[in-house]
Amino acid sequence: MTEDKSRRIVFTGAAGGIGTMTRPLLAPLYPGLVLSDRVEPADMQPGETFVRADLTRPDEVAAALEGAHSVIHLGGHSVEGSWDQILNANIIGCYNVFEEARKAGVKRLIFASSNHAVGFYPRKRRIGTDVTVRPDSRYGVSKAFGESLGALYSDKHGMAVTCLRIGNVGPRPLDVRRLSIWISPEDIVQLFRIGLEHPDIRFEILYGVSDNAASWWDNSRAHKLGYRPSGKGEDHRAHAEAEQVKIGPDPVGDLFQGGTFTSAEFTNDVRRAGP
Ligand code: 15L
Repeated sequence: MTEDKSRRIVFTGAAGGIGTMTRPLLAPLYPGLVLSDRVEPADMQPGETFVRADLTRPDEVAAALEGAHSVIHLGGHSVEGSWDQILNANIIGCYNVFEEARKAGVKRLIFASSNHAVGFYPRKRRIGTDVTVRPDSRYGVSKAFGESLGALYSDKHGMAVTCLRIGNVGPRPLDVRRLSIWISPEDIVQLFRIGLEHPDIRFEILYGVSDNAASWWDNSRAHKLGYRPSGKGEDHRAHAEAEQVKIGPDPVGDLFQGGTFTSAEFTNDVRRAGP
């Protein structure tokens, strides 16, 4: 992975949770990172610049992406929300990012998809990245939409698109479900680097997950592209189990990979859901 490090990389959603955790790791690797969000991040790193943009405004997105070679698109609504919130931030906003990126001649785009695009798969099933989507929320639908946009812009315009179905990023797994889907900030930065630099990328869906013994996902494609995660969820099992006791049972959410995103607003019979 040896491409020109001086090319312009724009990071949307830079002030959010994942942006805040990863930017200190990215700054030395990619000097001159251009950050974008609705608010300026409090902790600007040396060499970073900021361009304010509301993703629902194509003109502001275009200004942020001007001259960009690559985009890390993490911006948008990061959990379930009303249809209005999801429509604006994650459907219209995501379209604006892909379309303005195309117009700006962007070569590579990393899209922050989510495990919630496939959240209705049962926990007892191991899935790859080629399964039919089974979104567990309006949020999950918006992530499946973003993956579809990625396929379109890759096939039609030759953009090298990497969709990361991210589990949960943090210093350690927060509960028992996260023992399966947790990813460390260092490991997600490895996946960003693959998306930004690997010569074979055309359109990829990869799971954003560390080396977790309890994982539900076959991430062999990521490994083939050189991903070598160092985080191990099992190292934090005692902490996750102690936290789980405080949360208590969720008769629907505990069956499915998406957890509480599946049980919220659920009116089905569990035997009919998530085949
Ligand atoms: C996500 O996609 C969310 O962005 C994050 O806040 C967590 O809820 C995560 O999924 C999860 O499933 O734990």
